[in-house]
Amino acid sequence: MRALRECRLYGIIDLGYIPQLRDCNRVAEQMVTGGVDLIQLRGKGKSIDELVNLASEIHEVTARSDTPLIVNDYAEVAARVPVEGVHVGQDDDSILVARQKAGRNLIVGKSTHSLTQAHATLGEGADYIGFGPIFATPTKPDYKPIGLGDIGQVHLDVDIPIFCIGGINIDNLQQVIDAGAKRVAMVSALLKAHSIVDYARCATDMLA
Ligand code: 3NM
Repeated sequence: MRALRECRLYGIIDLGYIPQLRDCNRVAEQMVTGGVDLIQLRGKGKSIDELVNLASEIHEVTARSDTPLIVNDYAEVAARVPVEGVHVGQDDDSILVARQKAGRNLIVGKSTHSLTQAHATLGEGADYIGFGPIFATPTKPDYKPIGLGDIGQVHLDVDIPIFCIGGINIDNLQQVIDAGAKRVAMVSALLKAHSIVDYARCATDMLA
């Protein structure tokens, strides 16, 4: 599997953008072909059984390449499907509980929305953090953007991989990189792109 430190572009398959769930495999394949380094399955409101089924199908695709698959929120899924990791939010399971529920050694990442939260997460044993939302985002419309200002500082303070997230697209990616980001996560920009493959290739070139 690709090491987390080598990952630059994190593609999130948010089921809210995928009307036909049978398209998830195709989306995952296109992400892999476009060079997305790490993929997350995000299915707010889906049952554990539904997520287990989807995660196993997507994992068959990602496992053919060396792309780790991370499941959002539900470590229970990781106990039933050999995904490579789990991602938790500030209001979800703690990192420790997520590891216990998964019952095995795996990547655990956590969303952070400020420098204070980013520092706190280090002590909890996260393998990576999300940091954002940098810009306003249609995917989490009720979250207030934190802007570009703390990106430089968080990279000085936190020595695990940091994925900037929230409203990031090809048009503003250079600003995020110039602010100090080395890694980004994208949801809507990637999923709504005319060609996921071309969009991902463009983003990975910029992050190289
Ligand atoms: N987490 P888009 S922002 C899933 O700040 C998620 O932790 C965020 O979606 C955070 O790329 C976000 O469409 C949504 O803006 C990102």
